[in-house]
Amino acid sequence: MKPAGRGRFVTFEGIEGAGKSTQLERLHRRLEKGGPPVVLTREPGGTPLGERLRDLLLDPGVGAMAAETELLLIFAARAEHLSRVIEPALAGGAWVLCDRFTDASFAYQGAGRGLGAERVAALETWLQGALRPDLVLLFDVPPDLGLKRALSRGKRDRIEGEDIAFFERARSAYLQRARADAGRYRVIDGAADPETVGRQVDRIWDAWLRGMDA
Ligand code: Z5A
Repeated sequence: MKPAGRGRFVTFEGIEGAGKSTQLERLHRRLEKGGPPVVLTREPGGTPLGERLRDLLLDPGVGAMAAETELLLIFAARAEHLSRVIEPALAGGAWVLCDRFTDASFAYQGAGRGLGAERVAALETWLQGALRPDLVLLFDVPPDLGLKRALSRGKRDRIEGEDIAFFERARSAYLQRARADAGRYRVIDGAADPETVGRQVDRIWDAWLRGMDA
C-alpha cells in the first residue's frame, strides 16, 4: 500500500513516432478538467540541467559517443529529474505524467546499443531504489511506421539516425518488459489514427482507476 496522499507516477513509452507525446498531451487535457494536480515532464530532460544534457544527447553534431557515455548521461539527467521534480511532486500528492523514463534506457541502451539489461538494472536500483512507475503506457508501432512519422517532422536527431534493426531491438525489449510485468504495463496499438488510439488510452485509464479504487 502507498502512504495516503502520495501521487501516482505514469510513464509513456514507445519507439520514435509511436504517438506517445500526442497521447500524453491528450490525457493531460482530460485530467486538467478535474482531479489531483498533474505534473507533465519528460526524459531526457525535465530540469534545466537535464534539458542541456538532452540537447547534447540528441545533437548529431556531437558525433560518435560510447554507449556507456550515453547511458551515464541519461542517468545523470534522471538523477536531477528524480530529486528535483519527480520525487517532490509525488511526495506532494501530484500525479506525474512522464514522456519516457527508465524503460527507454532498457530499450535503447540495454537492447538497442547492446549494453544489456543488467547494467541498466544496476543503475536503476542505485538511483531509484524501489521507485518504479505505477503505470507504463507502451505505444507499440512497427519501426518503419514510427520512423516515417518522426521523420515527417524534418531533421533527424542523433538517435533517430540509427538503422531500423536498432529500433526493432528497442521495440522487442519494450514488449518483453511489458509481458514480464503485465500488472504495471499496458500495450496500446499505436498504428491507428490519434482519436482511435486516444479512446484506447481512455478505456485503459478508466479501468486502471477503477482497479485502484477496488
Ligand atoms: N532516450 C534513450 O535513448 N534512453 C532513455 O533512457 C530515454 C530516452 C529516456 C528523445 O526522446 C530520445 O531519447 C529518443 C530516445 C532517447 N530517441 N530518439 N530520437 P523523445 O521522446 O523526445 O523523442 P522521440 O521518441 O523521438 O519522440 P517522437 O518521435 O516525437 O515520438 P512520439 O512522442 O511517440 O510521437 P509524437 O510526437 O506523438 O508523434 C510524432 C508524429 O506523428 C507527429 O507528427 C504526430 O502528429 C504524428 N502522430 C502521432 N500519433 C499519430 C497517429 N496515431 N497516427 C498518425 N500520426 C500520428
